[in-house]
Amino acid sequence: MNEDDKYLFDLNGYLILRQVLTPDEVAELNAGIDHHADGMKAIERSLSGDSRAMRGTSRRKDLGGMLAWERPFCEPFRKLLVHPRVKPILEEVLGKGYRLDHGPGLIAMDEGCEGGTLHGGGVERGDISEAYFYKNDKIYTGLTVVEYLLADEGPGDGGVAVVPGSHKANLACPQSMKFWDSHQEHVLEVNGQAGDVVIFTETLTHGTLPWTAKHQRRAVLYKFSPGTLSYGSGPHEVAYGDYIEDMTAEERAVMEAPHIRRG
Ligand SMILES: O=C(O)CCC(=O)C(=O)O
Repeated sequence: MNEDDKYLFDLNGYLILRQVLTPDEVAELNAGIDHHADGMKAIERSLSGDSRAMRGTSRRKDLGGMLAWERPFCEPFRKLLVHPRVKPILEEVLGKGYRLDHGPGLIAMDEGCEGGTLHGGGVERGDISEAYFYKNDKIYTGLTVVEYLLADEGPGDGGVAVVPGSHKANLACPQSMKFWDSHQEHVLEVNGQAGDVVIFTETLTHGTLPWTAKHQRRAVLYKFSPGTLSYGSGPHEVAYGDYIEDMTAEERAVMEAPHIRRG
């Protein structure tokens, strides 16, 4: 992680890395999703709540379990646990020995899909597993999201959105802003192309804008924690099971339960 990226991550709470995946890699990941498309389910609970601006005509579809898929479909998803462009950044902000907390999970949205209300924000994240602070020349953050875009998210399409700098907010985000019903000019729609990666601290206020593009939105989210912390109930969901036995040693290390190991 170079000094500019470190500055920008601390300043804004997120980073965008361009062209991390080649078009072939994106196609391989999408092929795995297409092959398992029967498992893609519209979520039961609306994510737009009482928002007016985030309403839509359909709900987001989710799909998980990629790391346990049969070969070759699991392989490109496993590689993303330790991608050479992403790993050094996670080691900087989470520390060596960072671990997969939960995920990966696909977010798929079709044209007209509702948004998801903004959540997070410095003051609203009281627990150490979601904290963000800077001390002794070092970034400390809890749960951190790595979002691989598998479809373009262009201007006005909707999709992932953030409030830059809000990971350090001292006051709660107004409810109408979380609903995107007010102060829209302070909510940044993050744009990128398939193969780009968005990394953000979960402490940042973020959410999903309604999807307006003709093509299906696809983003795969990996949620990582420092090696000693757990946010989800779940190291056991990801850490045990036959499927990790044939991972590479580097991939398997990311699956371990939290403990005081250091890479
Ligand atoms: O739509 C997105 O990418 C944001 C997802 C989100 O809000 C979350 O994972 O907490």
